[in-house]
Amino acid sequence: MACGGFMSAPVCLIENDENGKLCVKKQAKDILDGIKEPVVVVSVVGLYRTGKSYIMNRLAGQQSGFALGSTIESKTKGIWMWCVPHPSKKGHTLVLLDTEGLGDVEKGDEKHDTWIFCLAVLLSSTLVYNSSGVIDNMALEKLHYVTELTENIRVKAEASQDEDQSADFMRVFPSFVWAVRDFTLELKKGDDQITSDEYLESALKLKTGSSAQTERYNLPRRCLRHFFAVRKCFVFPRPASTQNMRRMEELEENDLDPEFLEQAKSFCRYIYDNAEPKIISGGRIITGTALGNLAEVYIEAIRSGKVPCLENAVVSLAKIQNVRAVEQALEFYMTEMLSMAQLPMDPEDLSNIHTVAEKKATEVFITMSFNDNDQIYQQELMGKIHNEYQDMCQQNHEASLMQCEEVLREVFDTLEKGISDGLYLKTGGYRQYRDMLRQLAEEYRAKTQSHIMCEEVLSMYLKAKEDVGNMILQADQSLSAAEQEKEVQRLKNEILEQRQRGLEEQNRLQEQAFQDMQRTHDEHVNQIIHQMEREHERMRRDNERVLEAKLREKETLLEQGFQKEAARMQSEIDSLKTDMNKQETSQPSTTSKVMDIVGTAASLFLPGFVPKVAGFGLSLLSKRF
Ligand SMILES: Nc1nc2c(ncn2[C@@H]2O[C@H](COP(=O)(O)OP(=O)(O)O)[C@@H](O)[C@H]2O)c(=O)[nH]1
Ligand SMILES: [Mg+2]
Repeated sequence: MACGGFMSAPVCLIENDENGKLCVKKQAKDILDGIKEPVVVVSVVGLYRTGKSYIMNRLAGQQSGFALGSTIESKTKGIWMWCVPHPSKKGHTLVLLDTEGLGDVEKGDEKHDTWIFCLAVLLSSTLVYNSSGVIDNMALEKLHYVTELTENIRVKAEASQDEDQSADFMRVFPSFVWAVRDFTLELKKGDDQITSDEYLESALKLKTGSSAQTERYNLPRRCLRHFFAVRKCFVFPRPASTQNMRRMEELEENDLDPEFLEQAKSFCRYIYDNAEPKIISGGRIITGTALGNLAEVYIEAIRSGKVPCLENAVVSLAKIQNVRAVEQALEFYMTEMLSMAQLPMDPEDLSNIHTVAEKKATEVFITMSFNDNDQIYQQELMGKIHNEYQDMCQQNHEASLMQCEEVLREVFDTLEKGISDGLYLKTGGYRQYRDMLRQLAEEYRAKTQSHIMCEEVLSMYLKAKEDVGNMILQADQSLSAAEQEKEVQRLKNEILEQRQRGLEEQNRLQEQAFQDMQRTHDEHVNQIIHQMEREHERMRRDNERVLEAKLREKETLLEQGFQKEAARMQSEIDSLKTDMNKQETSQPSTTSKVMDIVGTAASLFLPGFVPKVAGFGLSLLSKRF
């Protein structure tokens, strides 16, 4: 049904399981898992049977989809989800979340409604509150769920239970749209025409005074103003006659009231143009995959009787995402290496392939991972890539070794035959043997010179032939004792010289390995620093967005004469500014911390890396000759 985020019909995302506890449905989770692009999440809440599902279908650009209830009982249970390609933001998926109606007496479980409301807030980037009639005190009282958010959602993990965290809500909450259905009033204030937004703002105006009654009146208004930085209102007239409305799914566009149609269109346009991609603390945009994980993290908290906490959720989410990021980056690295490397090959070429593959893999990691504080996961990736590369180097050694051995066997075949036939055990045989050995060694070198194990293999061969050489020498009557002695020494020297060549060969490999590590280290540091700069920039923009909203709110409060409220807003502004300053000044020290951490990680690998590669060939060789 779903492919790459496209769904022909909505599915249930969250519902009650057989024990009456909320759970995330696997089918929906799987769909979200497959969405690797950013998501714009629009959720709708409000009393049951107020046309929520209908308006969501319009957002999906469909006549039907979310089930409509034409009877008094509400159709939608839990939270339903429909992912469609975003109509105007390329590379984004529009995720529509339709919630079950609040206040359905049949259900008789108030807490359930509260959680559905909270989840709609927590999961969306735009929250549509849908109500019928007018925005009056009653409508606002029905929105008491907003006032309960402070008890049911925590932003920070460490703040004490009774600490007021509502100041942080604005930073993490969605933008807010109030959709007023069956609106019959004229948008006028006195004689003046007003916009629907002004209508909403005037309904949210606070009352002066501090009586309990005023407090009660102000509470939902204050919550809306303080929690939701961006507020918008649309008023819709009745869409059609009562008779027609029972079969709204079947109605053609021109059966609908033109004014309703116009409002519906401008509502959809506003959502398409203005609803932002879903972000989490720190201003990071999340993908469908992360949204699914986020839903699970919140549901898990609610199931275990805890208050969902945004900060904890981000930590859990980061863990899930980072584990995946390591897996996928490593997979990418391996695929790249296996497709590019043809063993045996020049270690320098292999190293170049490794460098490119590792750079790309780190990019894969960086785009997927987040909040990898202290670079724990990046270090894990570094270690894993390092091990894979080391394996690859070993395989390269072995492949080279095998090829050199094969060439060696071929080239020295005549000599071996001669030895076993006793061809050289005669007067003048030694010189013959020695010349043959030299000539074949040159031939062997000519054939294997590009191979890393070439000198090493030859060195081991010469060493293994030392006794045979001496035997031939002893048997050669044409040489005087002194000459023989000289030859024994020369043979020894030759073996030593060859051994030296083998060692030099291995040293070059060690040097290569060292350079690889250095490159890897530099690459990681570079990428982390870039990533941190991006993260920092995102955080700064996020803070500025909130700061702007708070300043605006403070101005409005002042204009309307609410000094005390304005002062409270000012103190929120001040503390936000302090936070922003702290973040600004902590940047350089974090950078040097990164260098330290990655540096330590690299030096941990380095000593293990060099001997292992260099020692490998020798241990194998010693078993062979
Ligand atoms: N009065 C009125 N009814 C509507 C409107 N939009 C849809 N309906 C009808 O109201 C009933 C409930 O709609 P539905 O979207 O299922 O409401 P929900 O329970 O809030 O999701 C259906 O028969 C719809 O056709 C509207 O704007 N005004
Ligand atoms: Mg519905």
